[in-house]
Amino acid sequence: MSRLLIISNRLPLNVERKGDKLNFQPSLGGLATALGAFYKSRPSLWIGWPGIEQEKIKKGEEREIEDKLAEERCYPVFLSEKDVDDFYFGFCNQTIWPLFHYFPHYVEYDPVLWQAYQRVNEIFADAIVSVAKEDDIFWVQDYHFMLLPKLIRDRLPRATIGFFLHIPFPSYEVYRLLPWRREILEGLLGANLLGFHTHDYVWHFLNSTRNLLGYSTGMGWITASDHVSKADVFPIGIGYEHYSSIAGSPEVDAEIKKFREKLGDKKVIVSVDRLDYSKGIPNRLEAYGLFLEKHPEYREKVVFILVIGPSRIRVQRYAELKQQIEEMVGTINGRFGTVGWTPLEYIYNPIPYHALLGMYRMADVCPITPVRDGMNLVAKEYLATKIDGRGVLILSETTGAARELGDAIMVNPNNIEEIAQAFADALAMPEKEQIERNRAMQEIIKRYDVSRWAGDFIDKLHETVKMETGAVPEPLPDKTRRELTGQLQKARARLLLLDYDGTLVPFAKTPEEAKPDAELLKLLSELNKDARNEVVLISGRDKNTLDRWFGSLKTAMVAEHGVWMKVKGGDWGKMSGLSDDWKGEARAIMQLAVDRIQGSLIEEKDYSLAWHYRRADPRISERHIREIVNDLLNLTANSNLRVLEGSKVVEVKSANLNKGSTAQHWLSRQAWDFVLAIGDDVTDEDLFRALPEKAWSIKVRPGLSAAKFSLDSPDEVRALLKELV
Ligand code: GDG
Repeated sequence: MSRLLIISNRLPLNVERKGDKLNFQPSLGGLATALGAFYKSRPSLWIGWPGIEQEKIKKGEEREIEDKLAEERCYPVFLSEKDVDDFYFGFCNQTIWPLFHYFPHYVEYDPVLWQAYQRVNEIFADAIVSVAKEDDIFWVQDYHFMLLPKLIRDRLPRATIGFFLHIPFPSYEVYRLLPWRREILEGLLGANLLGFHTHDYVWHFLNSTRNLLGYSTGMGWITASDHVSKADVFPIGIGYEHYSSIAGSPEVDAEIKKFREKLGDKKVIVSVDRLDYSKGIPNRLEAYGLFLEKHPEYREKVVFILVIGPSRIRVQRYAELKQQIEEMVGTINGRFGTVGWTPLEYIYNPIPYHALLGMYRMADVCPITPVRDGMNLVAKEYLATKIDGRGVLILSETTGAARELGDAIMVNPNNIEEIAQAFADALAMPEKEQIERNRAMQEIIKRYDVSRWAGDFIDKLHETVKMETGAVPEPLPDKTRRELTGQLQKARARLLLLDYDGTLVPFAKTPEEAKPDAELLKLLSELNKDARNEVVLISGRDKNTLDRWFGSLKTAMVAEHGVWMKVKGGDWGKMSGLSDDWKGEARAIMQLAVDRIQGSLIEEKDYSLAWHYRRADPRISERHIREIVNDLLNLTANSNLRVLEGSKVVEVKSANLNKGSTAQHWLSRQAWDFVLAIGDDVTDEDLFRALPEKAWSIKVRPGLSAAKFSLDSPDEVRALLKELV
């Protein structure tokens, strides 16, 4: 089994200075807990920052830290105070975090912080390479290291690299605000596989990639110029069995007993968050106040324990938030409290594990109200501790967890009245209903627990790499070339399916300039003369152009990607059931593009419209092109039309018109004992995929393809065809 290298900002073990000594403590927080058991179950190494700045480490202590961490299969990357400030507290938590959680007004756009982000990602890349061995698998975690996949790829081109984002990926309109948006996407795309918590995040990521980098995306695959990556959904889970078994342990029983001695039989509401503005804590408190106001019958009968884990307090926004929360707690307690009853118990301290589980198990209600949250593990942990099934989860619809936990009471985190009402509904919910809802949700989180999450990700990563390797055809080797010509010589019925533009002739500035030269016409004519050969020119062009160029050869042809076909020596016949009543609207969009982008033009065929921009100023922004493609995609959504992007051309046409169905038509005309297809762009991929197993297929120019082999240029294609003559 190959070794897994996990890379995250923090290690599962955290180093602190206690006077003269170093203190090693397990890290709090979702990731360490989540991946802890998984990484120990296989050969692995965890690489991260140990939590202490270089300036605080004395001579000789670096070694001590390394040795101690090595026992836990961890490897530290040391950072200076400035790096920690500008990278972690700076770019990570004052730029990426607020932007990705839809707080654009909190974002710092500071080039100095961006430089620190680049620098620390480079430091990590170098450290990783220094310990990496051949066959290692790299799994980069989270928003701190979005440049790292590419930096590792630059150093180790054949590496297997996965990336997982634990926070939301925001919608394109928000993401595009970032000045360094392209660099970050390119950085991420160094990974073979990119994981997200929900389909929305994947969709947002693909949308941004298309719009900002112009890469094509389909079925989650992103095709860049020289490689592909896959984006997919892996909703993180928790160690369900672990939580539910510890929740029933005597240690947790003892914790609950202690709490009950203080709380009596009051109804208990518990919430647990890291201090963060994304967690919607002020909204929750406001709603609790409103609930107490509207439902005096619950006064003195309910206690809300608000647990907040200290976090990022060095960032001004967090310090301000803490102050705001504390003021609100004071106001609510002052307004509603009585002698002997504090409506809100506020704890700003990490809670020991057994006490935390005791609180969860004891809580009648757990309100989770983030304004944004990638997933939210507390919701799942709360449910896992509900051994007897009782308790009510209130969950904000803007958490990733809401996608899985549909039986919670769902709230809009900005609707204070709704949250207040949810408190009342939760406290009044019949036990039978609580149990039914919780059992259903428990099934979900039990099935997809954290080891399944990590295991699935790694399996998918291997699968992705395998598919990618199979997806780049090898250049046609000499030996295979001889085999191909040998087979052709022996065959009596030979089908040659040849794409035209980019395959038999190089691209020209205008469609008209790409007309065939004398050499090509001679070559095709010679091929066509042999009665055993059926040469089919397959083109997206209109039939009149093809007739003008090749009419005298009497060769078989397919025009407009399959609208028109003619057999050797025959006449044009049309595919049935096509309509062109959509053209007006598509033409209007393309006309707008022609008006805006000088040198671009519309080509109109009977059943398709194509917008060419090869002749446009090469500096036209990719963004303009993306906007036009998006408009066409919106127009054709849920219709029987397809938008196809070729090389500097965007075409709209009927979905059942493609080279795949054309190929099938020719293949079924008779039994062939030799089939060869050659093509160069995306439209030819349908053709390659439609071929029988034994057929020969060649993609022109290197790149991803369903073809078996590749050739470099139209010149090479002609050389091969000459050999076939
Ligand atoms: C990020 C994403 C995503 C908290 N206080 C105490 C304590 N905790 C533990 C909880 C839970 C974890 O910390 C918090 O996890 P969350 O998922 O709620 O939130 P983030 O830290 O923001 O995590 C988030 C997650 O990554 C995983 O992908 O779900 O959306 O923002 O495990 O139990 N644990 C103890 N005492 C505390 O006081 N023992």
